[in-house]
Amino acid sequence: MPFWNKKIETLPRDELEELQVKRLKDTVARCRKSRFYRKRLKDVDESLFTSPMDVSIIPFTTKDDLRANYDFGLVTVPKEEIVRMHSSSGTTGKATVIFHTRKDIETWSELVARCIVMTGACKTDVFQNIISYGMFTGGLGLHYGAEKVGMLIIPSGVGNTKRQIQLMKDFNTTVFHATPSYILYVSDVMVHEGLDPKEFDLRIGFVGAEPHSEQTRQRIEDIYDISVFNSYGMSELNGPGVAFECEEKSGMHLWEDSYLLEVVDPNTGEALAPGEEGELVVTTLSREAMPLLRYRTGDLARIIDDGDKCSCGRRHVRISRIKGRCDDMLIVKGVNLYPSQIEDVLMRFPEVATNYQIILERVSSLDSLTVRVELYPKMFNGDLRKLKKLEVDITKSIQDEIAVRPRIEFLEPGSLPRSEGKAVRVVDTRGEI
Ligand code: DLL
Repeated sequence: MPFWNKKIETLPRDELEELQVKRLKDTVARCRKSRFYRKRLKDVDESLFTSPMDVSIIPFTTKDDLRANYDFGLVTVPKEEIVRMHSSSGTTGKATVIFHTRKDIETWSELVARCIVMTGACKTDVFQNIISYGMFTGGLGLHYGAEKVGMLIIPSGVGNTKRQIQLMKDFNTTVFHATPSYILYVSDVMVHEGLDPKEFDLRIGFVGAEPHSEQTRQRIEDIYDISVFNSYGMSELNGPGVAFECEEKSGMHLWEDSYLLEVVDPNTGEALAPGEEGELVVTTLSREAMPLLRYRTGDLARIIDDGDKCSCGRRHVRISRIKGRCDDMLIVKGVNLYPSQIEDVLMRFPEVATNYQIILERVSSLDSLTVRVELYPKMFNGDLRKLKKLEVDITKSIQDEIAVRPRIEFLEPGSLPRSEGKAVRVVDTRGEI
């Protein structure tokens, strides 16, 4: 089993918690240097902390707090110590900006290096980073980690799909990093160009930045004949490198020496028992420029509660696949559902191609749910009985999963819009007049 930092990755729980308490105290003390936290922490005495969960006496920090304190309101260091700024990819409201010192970049790169090595990728791999560089953290985050590991990096960024494929071929790429929706699109283009995705030298893929189902992971693994690993992070917590799957693929290890995790009820903020699904709340433990205390991520997941016994030997807690953001929840005919539930069903059908869209409309004052599904070309050979049967099967499976009956619309591949970054899966016109 390869490790980047075996000592810290396998630290026994009591030592890990001891380290967390120490770092939590340091972080709270550091936070007092920021305009925002100075006021917030008036009634907190961190010297009394004896357990990591003592964090719960501190108020939550929200995205709105970050927006209200734009630009430097949460920064704890003089401006000249800041070496990098990133921004969250949110499309609504004011951008949230994050700052890093040189040491922050170093710590982040170390965390990403652990993730990369944990999947079996190594120095001799050729790594194509097929994700946006710039203010988005996906590109530079993985880049710095991969450079630490010593991989040959092709910083190809996103887009220009034919060129991506050419680079993969010419330079024998063995590992890629991409959003799951974009790497599926790349495989469509390969097939369109008469190429077999299995015949490249690829062996490992890192996918993340958007919700995707287990079925989608398997789809990518089958199409490329590679091993695919889920990667979770967000700009406010550095970016990628917060949690990542190891070779066991039974949840993502969240690096607890740098992130203190709580799972709370998204409505009440109350702590949930281990194993219950709720909103992830994270405190950074090793950030200098802009530490965050009890940050409400808005992401829904659960802790995998099997006594932190991952057979890879790492003791850092594992979280489940992210179901979606709390605000991704759709209420259709009074039923709560997440787009990822529909994706999970669709990807079980081998006839279904790589793209789909969920349309919500109001028809005669009632909610109507349509799932537009691209099928592989072989399904359009005039056999209408086969298409009808598939429609019935998909409708029933989705209804069984979400308790709402959808209307299914079949489309040829390439009909639906493609995004090179995070996929936009839902079109909801119900609020429009
Ligand atoms: O998406 C950081 C990242 C880049 C992660 C590359 C992984 C790979 P933001 O743009 O700030 O940062 O978006 C963060 O994306 O709160 C989740 O809702 C979602 N997200 C990220 N990773 C996953 C994942 C980057 N593996 C937001 N599964 C987060 C599901 C994910 N959702």
